[in-house]
Amino acid sequence: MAEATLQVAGMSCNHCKMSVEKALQGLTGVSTAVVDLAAGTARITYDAAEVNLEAMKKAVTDAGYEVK
Ligand SMILES: [Cu+2]
Repeated sequence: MAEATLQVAGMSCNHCKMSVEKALQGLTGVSTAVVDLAAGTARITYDAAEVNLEAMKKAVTDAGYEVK
């Protein structure tokens, strides 16, 4: 499993946290996605053979948030 941390802008409450986690976990190959609301980060463990950073960034963007 590979690990990545994305900086996500625009998350302000627990709903945002869940939206971003759900968007990431909906991707094939993403094992876990944990948002730290205070830090504005999403920590992801994933299978690099199935998903890449670009797809994860797109999922976050499509959910309405900005990846820095
Ligand atoms: Cu919110």
